[in-house]
Amino acid sequence: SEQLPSAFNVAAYFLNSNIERGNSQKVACFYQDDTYTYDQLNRFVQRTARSLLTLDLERENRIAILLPDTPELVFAFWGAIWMGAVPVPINTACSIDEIQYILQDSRAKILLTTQEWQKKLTPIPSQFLQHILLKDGDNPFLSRLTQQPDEPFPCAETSRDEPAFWLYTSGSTGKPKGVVHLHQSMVVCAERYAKATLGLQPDDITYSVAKVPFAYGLGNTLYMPMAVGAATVLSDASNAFDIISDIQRYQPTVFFGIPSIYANLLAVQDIAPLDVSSLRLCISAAEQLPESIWQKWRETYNREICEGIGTTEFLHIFLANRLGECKPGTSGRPVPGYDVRVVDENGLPCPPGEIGDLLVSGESLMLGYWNRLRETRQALYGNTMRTGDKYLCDADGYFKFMGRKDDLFKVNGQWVSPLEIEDILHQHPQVLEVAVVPESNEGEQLTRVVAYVSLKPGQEPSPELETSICKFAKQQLPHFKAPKTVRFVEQLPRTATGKIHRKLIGKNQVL
Ligand code: 3SK
Repeated sequence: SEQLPSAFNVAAYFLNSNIERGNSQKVACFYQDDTYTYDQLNRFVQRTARSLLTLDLERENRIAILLPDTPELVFAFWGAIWMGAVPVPINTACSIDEIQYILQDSRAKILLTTQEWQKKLTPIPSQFLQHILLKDGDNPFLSRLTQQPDEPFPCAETSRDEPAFWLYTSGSTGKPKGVVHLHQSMVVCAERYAKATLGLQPDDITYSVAKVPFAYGLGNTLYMPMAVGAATVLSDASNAFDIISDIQRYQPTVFFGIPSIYANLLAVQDIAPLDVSSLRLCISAAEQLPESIWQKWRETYNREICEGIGTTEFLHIFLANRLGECKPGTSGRPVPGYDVRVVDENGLPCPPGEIGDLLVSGESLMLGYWNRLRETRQALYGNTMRTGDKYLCDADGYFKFMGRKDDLFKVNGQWVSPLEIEDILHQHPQVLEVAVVPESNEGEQLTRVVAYVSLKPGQEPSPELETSICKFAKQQLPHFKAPKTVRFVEQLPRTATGKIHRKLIGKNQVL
């Protein structure tokens, strides 16, 4: 980032560099039956920037965007940055309460959304919102865009070090936090991960299961393909069947998945086989990928899954497995430019194989959490963050996730990582998803290990199946770690970004 000039607008940087590289007529994105070239994208972004300026908006104002992954979301995100405002994309999988909280907390001046969402959000809760721009139906946003002249519109003279956009982390506890990112952040991630780690190429087509308002999706769909002049697919598919038909239709070369979707794609393979012939890279992030899924994917589709892990605070992936060098069950090795360490409670490096706290340093680190000084101070020092994850680093330098700090629990006085148990239970032939939690009755001293399990299609819960799962665990785990109780559920509770919502486990319907 030191090489970036201090006067720097990241929207102009990504868009102009494609025009300068001769990519004007290359497809930048596919959306349903439409395609948008880099030239069209550039024009729409500048028109959006111009039309946003005609509103009562000033530089640095926040612009909330509540849209599925559509061209309008892309124009609005880059258009806002182009004119010096700060887009705040909101995940449409968030609850109404979360959305209302984000609108209020961010003090966004306008909201760009659909009519359907506007109805759901009425009355709009925020005292700060002055406008709502709609995407469909009676559409002031699109009519404003089409009225704009198609002339070049100079970008705002922003700086490398000033806020460019915010993303809200849902987290599994407390209210969502606004993560403030700078103009330089996306460039750092594109250089370090997309180019230096993945080797993304101009002829790639990326497809992401994670949506744009999630930091993982933002990189996969928006700025990483643009950084190399590749194309991306915009789609709001979220279930295995829709994803399979998207892959058939758009023939992506790079698939950015999450563990639950890999599990679902494998679970339906008999009725809906996936044609993977176009895919040269399969990536997984967002949470730990069970080793059994990695193995099954390779057996079934002859593809490795390059698992990695990132955080919204670092914007994208900082630990990654590389193609041909994958170690299943691990998050891989550091992405160049990131310093990743496992330390003990005194801050000293842990020897290989010992569990400790994960510290990460790198230049894509957020400026801080909006209006949350205490949390910012607790998490950051310099360009280092205490991630709150427990990890070990093995003798080969691969990092293995052992759970969130708060998820580890003690049984018989020994620390237990739920992930280790879940990894084993995933190998049971009838199990689709599993989450392991500690439970104890009121007044009870002893903690029990309980597994919440959803089953593969066509399987029914029964006492015999519970016994079979418990027996399976006992054969492979130390006695105190093997669950004695299995509770069957339709599905596990998930956050808006698709991670298991551990704090809600046990609160949903047990079958
Ligand atoms: O959760 C992750 O692994 C992740 C990956 C990339 C970007 C952001 C996040 C949170």
